[in-house]
Amino acid sequence: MNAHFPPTFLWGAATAAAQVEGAAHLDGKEDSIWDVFARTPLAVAGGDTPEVAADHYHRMPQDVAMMRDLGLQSYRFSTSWARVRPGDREPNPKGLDFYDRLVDELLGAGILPWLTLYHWDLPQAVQDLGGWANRDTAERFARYAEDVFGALGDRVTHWTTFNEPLCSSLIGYVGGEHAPGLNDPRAGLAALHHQHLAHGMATRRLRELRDDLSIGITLNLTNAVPFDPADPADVDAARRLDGLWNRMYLDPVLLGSYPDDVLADLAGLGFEEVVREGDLAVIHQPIDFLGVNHYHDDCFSAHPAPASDPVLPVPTPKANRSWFVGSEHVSCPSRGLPRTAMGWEVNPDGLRVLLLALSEEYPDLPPLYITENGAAYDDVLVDGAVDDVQRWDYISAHLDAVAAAMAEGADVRGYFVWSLLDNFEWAWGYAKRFGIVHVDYDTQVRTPKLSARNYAALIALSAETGASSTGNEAASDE
Ligand code: GBH
Repeated sequence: MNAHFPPTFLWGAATAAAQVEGAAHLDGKEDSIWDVFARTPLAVAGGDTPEVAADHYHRMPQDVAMMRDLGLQSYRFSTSWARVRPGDREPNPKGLDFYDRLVDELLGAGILPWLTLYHWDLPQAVQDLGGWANRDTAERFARYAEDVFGALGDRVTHWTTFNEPLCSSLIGYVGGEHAPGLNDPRAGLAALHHQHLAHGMATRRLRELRDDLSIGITLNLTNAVPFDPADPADVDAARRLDGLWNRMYLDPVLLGSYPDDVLADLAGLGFEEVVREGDLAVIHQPIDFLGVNHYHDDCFSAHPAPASDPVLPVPTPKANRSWFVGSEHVSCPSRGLPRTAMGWEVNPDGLRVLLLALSEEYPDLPPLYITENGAAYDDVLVDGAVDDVQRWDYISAHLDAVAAAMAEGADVRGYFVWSLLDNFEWAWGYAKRFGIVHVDYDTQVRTPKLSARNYAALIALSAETGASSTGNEAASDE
């Protein structure tokens, strides 16, 4: 299969602070909720913690040199609030200095810094005040955004407020799989709204500070399909999850309203009580791009999944609760598609359909960037090499889907593979590897996998000719 991308298409790779940095208690950094959660029995597989991770905090210059060697045009990273403002007290110059050096290193290598302010690692001190369930956290977030801007705003032009607020609200406060590990639907819904508010407040603040920034938000979106399109109950299940998963995030940010049908699904759960007059106007700020994270598309049913369905892997016993607030009866039956090591069904065409649906349903949609896409597979390191053919097949099939959507009119401007490095995969700890670069956690040695070499070849070709093939050309002789 061949896919064509314009020469201006931005090629990058992504990570997140808590997943790669390590140095969790160094140079003034204090606990984030993920540090605390990981120390809780049975919260993270293998008892793994973000304490050392991929040691990127110490290996950052070498990691940036490796990005340059791969030809990456942009690096999507996040700043750690608990490093920048430990304990939610004063800004920490040593913490800010790390990001200052990272940005200089990237710019020196000709790599565009793509900064995310919140990738799930709330300072524990803010959690102790109620975390995202507390409305004041939104104001604290805007203040933290100003701190980061103060250190980097002269050089960083691309700012993302939140990564996947669905995960840091519903999966953390209701599903229990993510920090803070609660099972409290009301708190989860309050967290959802307060993160939106924080997005709006920080976006406003950043624009006041500098008017030529590119500011956006990254959402994880799914193409929600009914298991049996002829069964009205399954059609309703898909509507409910499209609402809870996609529209509860897209609509307030892009349209300035919450979807009525989802508000009805959530009746009695206290959601509307946390939304104050004027909030939606604050949330509804113009944004310059929408980041789309996509791993799997999902099929929903109102009936229990058949007993013959494969049992999906769960990281820990804690992670077994549904975060489908108000729609707990909805199931995700198997369609018999191939699955990654996460148990997620692979259906690249779902990404094409999703990108086109977005373009159709939101008339003033800003340009789209795929800010995460990638897969975990059980890699094997043999003679210093990882031939992760499955991962490259996954990536190239999804790139073909992106190109197909673009050919049909979707305005997609770039793609970031998740992830640059193997890293701390949240509740899975180090048991799942998403990197295009292998990390040996004993020695911290980095080994670019086949997927990294192919991705580098693709970027080089695309930058030269503006047309690229996603086939295995770089690997065919190896
Ligand atoms: C992203 O989130 C994160 O941004 C990144 O940090 C992470 O490392 C990467 O993906 C890989 O996991 O409850 O069974 O319906 C993950 C996106 C969206 C995947 C919600 C799990 C729920 C599955 N997640 N999805 S289920």
